[in-house]
Amino acid sequence: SIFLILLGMGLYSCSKEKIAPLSQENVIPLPVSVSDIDGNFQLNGNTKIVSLGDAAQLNGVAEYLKSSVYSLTALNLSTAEQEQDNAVILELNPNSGLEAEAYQLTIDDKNVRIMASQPAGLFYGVQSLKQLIPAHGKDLNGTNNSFKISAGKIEDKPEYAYRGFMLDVARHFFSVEDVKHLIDQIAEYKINHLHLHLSDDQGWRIEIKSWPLLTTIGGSTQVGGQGGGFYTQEDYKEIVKYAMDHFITIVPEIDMPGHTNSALASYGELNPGITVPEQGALPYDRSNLGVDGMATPLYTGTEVGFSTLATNKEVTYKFIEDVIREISEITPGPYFHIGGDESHVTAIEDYIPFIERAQDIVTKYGKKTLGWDEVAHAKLLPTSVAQYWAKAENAIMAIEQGAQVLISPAVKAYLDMKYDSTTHIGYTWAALIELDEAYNWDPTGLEEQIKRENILGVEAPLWTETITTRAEIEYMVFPRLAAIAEIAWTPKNLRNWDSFSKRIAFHGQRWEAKGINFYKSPKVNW
Ligand code: TNX
Repeated sequence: SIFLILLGMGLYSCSKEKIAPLSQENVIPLPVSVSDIDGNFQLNGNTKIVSLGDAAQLNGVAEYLKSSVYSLTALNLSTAEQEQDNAVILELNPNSGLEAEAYQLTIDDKNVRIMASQPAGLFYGVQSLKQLIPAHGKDLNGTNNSFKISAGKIEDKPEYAYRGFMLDVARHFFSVEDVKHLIDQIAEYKINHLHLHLSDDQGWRIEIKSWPLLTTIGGSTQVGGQGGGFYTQEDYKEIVKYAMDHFITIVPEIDMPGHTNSALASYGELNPGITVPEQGALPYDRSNLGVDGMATPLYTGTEVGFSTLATNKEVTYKFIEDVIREISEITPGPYFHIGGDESHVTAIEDYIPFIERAQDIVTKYGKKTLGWDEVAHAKLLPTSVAQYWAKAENAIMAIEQGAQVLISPAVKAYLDMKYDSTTHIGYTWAALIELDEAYNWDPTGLEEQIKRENILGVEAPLWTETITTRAEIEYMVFPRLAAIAEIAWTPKNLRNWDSFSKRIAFHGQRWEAKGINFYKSPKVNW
């Protein structure tokens, strides 16, 4: 019958389908080594997921694999206990000799096998595997589909331990759902730190139980005046947990002593008596603005560098200690970010002891201090990390003190910079950053004195003065974050713009299929 003929044609075209060898696939970040083997694995409705090793550590990754395969292919894979043919095998082997985040992915006619010594490595192996499944163009209604994956072997591990993305939720607030959605996307590029910029002049975004007005007043607005909002501590814990399930560590930032107007508007006793620029919104009666000890007006403009905590008052240190303690208690990751940037109205002789005291408090609550590069003016602990965004001389000062640096040069890594002069959102103060500009640099090539061993990793920040929606976030982040992720993961000598620009086109199709907004750079043949 016609039905059988059509079925036959379907099977024929399926088996004839040409697929690229593994080494020609579009994996981003590019793996360290890929070798080809003849043949291919057919992922189909009978493929099983087999976990070998400590179940408690494996279950999360196996679940993630199952749901990822389902959303890519509509195949609902079941799990099995025993090694067998037609299985994706997740093998957690602490004695494999593989480094912390490393993995091996082997594909042959019978099996896909991912081996790692830790769950993070398995998760990264799964990320690479997801990118090898040729899902689009298929009619996913048919669960009889099968998906060919070229045989071969990938051996992979990250160049840098810290691969970060920062989201400014202070200038504009973004919901827990928005953050989770972003976590889903950035995890695919093996990003392992999410830095949340939780406070700034325009808003305080995390509940502090001992200082409740920070959120009820300080969190009540944002740039432009509409909206605002904050995370309760329960919300924050939910983000931390969701991130952890995606092998992402949350790095909380409370910016101090500058960038603190939202705190000064909440508690006048923290205010040394400074003047707030004109745009201040005034929902409360604040008749003594800018007077020492009186609360300032809320601020909804976009200027920087006008606010400071009163560094000479003891109450300020009580305040920062309460804040650092409460947040540290609900933060499992090792870092607390104290900001420290653009404190233009704090005298340097006040700034230095303030940063040193903040660093001591962070240490007291069991965390390591991260700060923007200006913190290198203070005496840093060797465990502290300076985030190089503007001044190489600050980064070098940090290194001379034995601290490491996190590389986020505004001219290359700032995701709030416009792609070109026509980009409808974003800033231009540091640079215009086209996709090739975001890709073609290396952390070790910036300054002679910033050497490989001084570098903890790379982070791409997204400031949100001009960014108000999830779609706008996505537009600025993608595809550039994929470029930064490859800089952080793939050794310099393996990276190459021509190769990246071809591979990224495939990711554009994936983003399109998932409804992720992204910038169609003219440098790429999408
Ligand atoms: C500089 S980067 C800032 C931020 C702004 C950003 C806008 C840094 C440490 N400080 O406060 O949002 O420029 O691009």
